[in-house]
Amino acid sequence: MIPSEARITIISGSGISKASGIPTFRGKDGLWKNYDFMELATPKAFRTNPQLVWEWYYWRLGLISQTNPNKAHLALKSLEDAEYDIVILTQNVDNLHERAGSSRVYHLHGEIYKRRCIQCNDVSYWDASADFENPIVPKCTKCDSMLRPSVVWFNETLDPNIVEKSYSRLQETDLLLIVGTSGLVYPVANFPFIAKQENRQIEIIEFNIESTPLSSMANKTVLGPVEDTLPKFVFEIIKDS
Ligand code: BJW
Ligand code: ZN
Repeated sequence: MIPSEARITIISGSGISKASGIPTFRGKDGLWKNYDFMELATPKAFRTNPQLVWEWYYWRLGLISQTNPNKAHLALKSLEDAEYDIVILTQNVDNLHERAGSSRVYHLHGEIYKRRCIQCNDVSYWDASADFENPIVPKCTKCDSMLRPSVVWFNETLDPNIVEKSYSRLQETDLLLIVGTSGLVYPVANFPFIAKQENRQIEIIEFNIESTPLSSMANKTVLGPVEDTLPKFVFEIIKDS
C-alpha cells in the first residue's frame, strides 16, 4: 500500500519508449549495434563531421515524430491524475512523457526537439512542419553559426541545475521507480546509490526485462516489458489508495 501523500520519483530510460517504436541504445536491437557512438554522440564527432551527426539526428527526429506514448508513459500520467506527487527524471531525449501528459519531467540528457547555437547558445525548437527528410546542418537565425542538437553527449557535463534539482528530489522521495534503463551510463547510474545513501527510508523498485547493475540495490526488480508491468503496478497503487 502506497499512501496518497507518497512522493514518487521515476528514473526512466530508453526501455520505456521501446514499445512506442523507438530503439534502445544497447542490446541486440539497440542503436549502437549499427552505429558507432564515437562517431555520433560525442563533441569530437560533431566537430569532425557535423553533417553526419545531423543526418543521424534527422533520422531519429523523423522516427520519434511518428511515435506515440505507450501504456507505460500513460500509467505514469495516471498516477499524477490520482494526485500522487510525481517527478520523472528521464534520460530520454524524446518527448513521450510530456505527450502522455506528465507535467514534471526533468530531461537529464537534453531534448531532441531542441537545437542550440554553438556560438551564442541560443536555443530554438524544431517545429511540427520541419522536413526531417532533408538533413542540412541548421544555422542560427541570430549569428549564422551552426546549431547542434541540444542533447548531452559522452564527455559532456549534464546541466548542473537539472542535476541539483534531481538530487534534491531524490532526498525527499519515498518511492523510486527505475524504469527501462541499463544503469550503465553515468552520472545517472549513480543516482539510486546516492538516493539510498542520503535517504535511508527510500524504497526502490526496478522495472526491466532483465536484471541490471542497479538490481542489487533495488528492494525489488519487476521483470517483464514495462508497458505491461508498469500499468499493473500503477493500477494496484491506485486501487488501494
Ligand atoms: C526494457 C524494455 C521494455 C528494453 N521494458 N525494459 C563513471 C564511470 C565510468 C564512466 C563514466 C563515469 N562518469 C562519466 C563517465 C563517462 C560516460 C559514461 O557513463 N560512460 C559509460 C557508458 C561507461 N558519461 C558521460 O560522459 C556523461 N557525462 C559526464 O559524466 O560528465 C562528466 C564528465 C565529463 C568529461 C569526462 C568525464 C566525466 C554524459 C553521458 C551522456 C549520455 N548520452 C546518451 C546520448 C544522449 C543523446 C541522444 O539520445 O542522442 O544518452 S548515450 C545513451 O545512453 C543515451 C541514454 O540516455 C543513455 C542511457 O541509456 P538507457 O536509456 O539506459 O538505454 P540502454 O539501451 O542502455 O538500456 C535500455 C534498457 O531498457 C535495457 O536495460 C533493457 O533491458 C531495457 N528494456 N526494452 C522494460 N519493453
Ligand atoms: Zn547563434
